[in-house]
Amino acid sequence: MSMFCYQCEQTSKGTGCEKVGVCGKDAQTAALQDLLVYASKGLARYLHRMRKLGVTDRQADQFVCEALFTTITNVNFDPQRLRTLLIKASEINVRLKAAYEKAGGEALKSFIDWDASSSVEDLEARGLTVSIVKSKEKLGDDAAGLVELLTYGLKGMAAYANHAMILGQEDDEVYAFFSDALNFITSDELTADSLVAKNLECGKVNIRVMELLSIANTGTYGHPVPTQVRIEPLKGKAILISGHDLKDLEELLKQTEGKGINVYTHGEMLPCHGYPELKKYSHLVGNYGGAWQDQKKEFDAFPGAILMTTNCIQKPRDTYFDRIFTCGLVAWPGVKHISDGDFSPVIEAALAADGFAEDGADKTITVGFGHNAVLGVADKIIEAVKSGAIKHFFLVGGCDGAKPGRNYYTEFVEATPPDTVILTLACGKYRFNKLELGDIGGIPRLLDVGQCNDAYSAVKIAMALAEAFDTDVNGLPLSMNISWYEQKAVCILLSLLHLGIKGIRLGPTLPAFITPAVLDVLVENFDIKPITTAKEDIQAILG
Ligand code: SF4
Ligand code: SF3
Repeated sequence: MSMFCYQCEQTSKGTGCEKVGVCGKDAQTAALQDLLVYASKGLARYLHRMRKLGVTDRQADQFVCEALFTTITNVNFDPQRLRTLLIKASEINVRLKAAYEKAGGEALKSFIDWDASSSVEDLEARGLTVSIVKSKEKLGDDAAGLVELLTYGLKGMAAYANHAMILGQEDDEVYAFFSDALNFITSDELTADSLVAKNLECGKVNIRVMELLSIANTGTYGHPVPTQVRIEPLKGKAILISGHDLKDLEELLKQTEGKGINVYTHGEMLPCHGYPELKKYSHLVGNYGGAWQDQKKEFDAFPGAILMTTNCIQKPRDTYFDRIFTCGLVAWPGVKHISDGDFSPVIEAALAADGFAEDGADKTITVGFGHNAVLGVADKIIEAVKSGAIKHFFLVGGCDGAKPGRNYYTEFVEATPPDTVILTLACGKYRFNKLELGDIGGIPRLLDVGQCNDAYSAVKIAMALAEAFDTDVNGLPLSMNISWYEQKAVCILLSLLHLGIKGIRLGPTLPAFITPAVLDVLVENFDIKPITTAKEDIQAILG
């Protein structure tokens, strides 16, 4: 076994990637990512103890989030970039150690024993000593799985915290929890109960992080409003922007203004069309393609430049290697990385490419049903429920992925009765967001709440409906059918469990790191169910 990773849904054979990742992550990158997670724990040990002594280090807190986000599936595949982060971790470690000791902290053995002289190979060898295999040997599969559940929850939460931080929203309590939880994982006295409790606490803190991100996005770009988005190209030069980072999109729109280039959203950037301060740019012309797993074919066919702001990047084909760019924490070896916010190379590549030769058909879909828009018509929705026009709500959302079994989500939505409403979010929506589902008395049957980053909106909508009907979320005619792929879905699941939401359907397959014993606990306490077939599940839900 040259590596072991089971953090995402497409893990090899449903058990773990052992030679090379199904995602394209090689053994060296895997070892470096494991070491970066270990480094985060090492920094957290100081940060956690420093806080108790009244000392904080905001830059180190931010770095821990960046480090964790970097190790999310389909973010960073570049050993050199990972080395840079590991060296930065070692420098921060020196600073934290000094600050901790100056504040009177007791002697603490540092986890980080490498420095700027360490090569990628040195670091890779060090990474192999801290792999999940070691954790499984030490703790057993059940506890190791719960540690990974927490670690992946923290990775997902780190992504949200990083996005919020970029737009100026931070909360020291959140950073304190990152240090607390990462430090907790390094303790020698982990029990199943304490691990379950810490996982639920992660879910609780994640709600605060998602709230921060919501405040960051809506405070900067306004509340999304229902907006029709063109899904066919327009004649002319073109840039495609993918990922989740709104600020990168804004910067790109500013820098391309007046340059005769049309900007298209891809994947999780689709909901950006609903934000007033982004949709005001007339050259943000539409959405192109589907979810991340179709990118090779779609980027190949896209006659312009492509910018990846966050996950999910796949190994680029030679046909578009020269016209794809990364920024932020995303990296692929050899792909040009924009680190200074100057997108001129992207613009030049777009101008050098052919662009679209002609306009496509006039086809649109509608986005922009965040909590503000949906709750703005709450009276209408409540009335429709009371009159029986709306019988049930489904939240069908989460990640998309490559497995054929994910057609289930298309079939599920197709099979929902016409007197039901579907709330959706994240890239899993591409399985059904081009279906004609109609409306109920003017309320569209499919309401696109936004990105996976907007899960807070869905929670707010559910809570407001519960309040209006004087019940809790479990008492609503609402069923959740969540598709997962990477670790942001893990922290959202932990948040839903923290809120006490029961009966969630999870698919297309259950996480490999959830052992049968842990699954029993989840089923017993939260009634989590694996998906079956679309027909059977709808029947089970609606009776
Ligand atoms: Fe395998 Fe997923 Fe890990 Fe990639 S991220 S190595 S596909 S488990
Ligand atoms: Fe999708 Fe990668 Fe998870 Fe943001 S873009 S939801 S998988």
